Amino acid sequence: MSVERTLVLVKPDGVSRGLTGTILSRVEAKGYTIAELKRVHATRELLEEHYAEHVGKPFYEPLVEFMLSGPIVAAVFEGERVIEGFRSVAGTTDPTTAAPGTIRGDFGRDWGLKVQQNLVHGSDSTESAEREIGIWFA
Ligand code: IDP
Repeated sequence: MSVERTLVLVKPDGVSRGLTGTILSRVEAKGYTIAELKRVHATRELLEEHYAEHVGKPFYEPLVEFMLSGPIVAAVFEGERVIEGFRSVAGTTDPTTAAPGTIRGDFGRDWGLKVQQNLVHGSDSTESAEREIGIWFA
C-alpha cells in the first residue's frame, strides 16, 4: 500500500471552540504526519470549488455561510490509507450520532442549525484528496 495524502479541515466551529490542537493531535497520535498546515479564511469561490458536488442542495448555502463564518485550519496529512483512516477518526457526518471516541462523536452535536457543524472535513477518495489539496494549497 503506497503512502496517501488527504486534506483535513478544522472547520470554523472547531477553531472557535479551541479544539484545533486536540483535533490535530488525535490524527497525529494515530500515526499520520502533517505535511502542510495553515490558518485560512475561505472565500465563496474557493468553497464553491471545494463543495462542487453539493451545489444546489438545501444545506449548500448554510454550509457556505458556516464555512465563511471564521478562520479554518487546513492541513495535509500523509500515511498509508490515511484517507479512510482520517474518516474513521473523524466519525460519521451527523455529530449527534457519530460514535463516541471519534472527533465528531466526542465534541459535536446538533445546534439546531440548518447545517451540521461537525468540526472537520476529510477527503473521501484519492481523486478528491488531490483535487482538494490543489484547491486549498494552490
Ligand atoms: P462529510 O463531511 O462527512 O464527508 P458530506 O456529505 O460531504 O459529508 O457533506 C459535507 C458537509 O455538509 C458535512 O460535513 C456537513 O457539514 C454538511 N451536511 C451534509 N449533509 C447535511 C444535511 O443533511 N444537513 C445539514 N448539513 C449537512
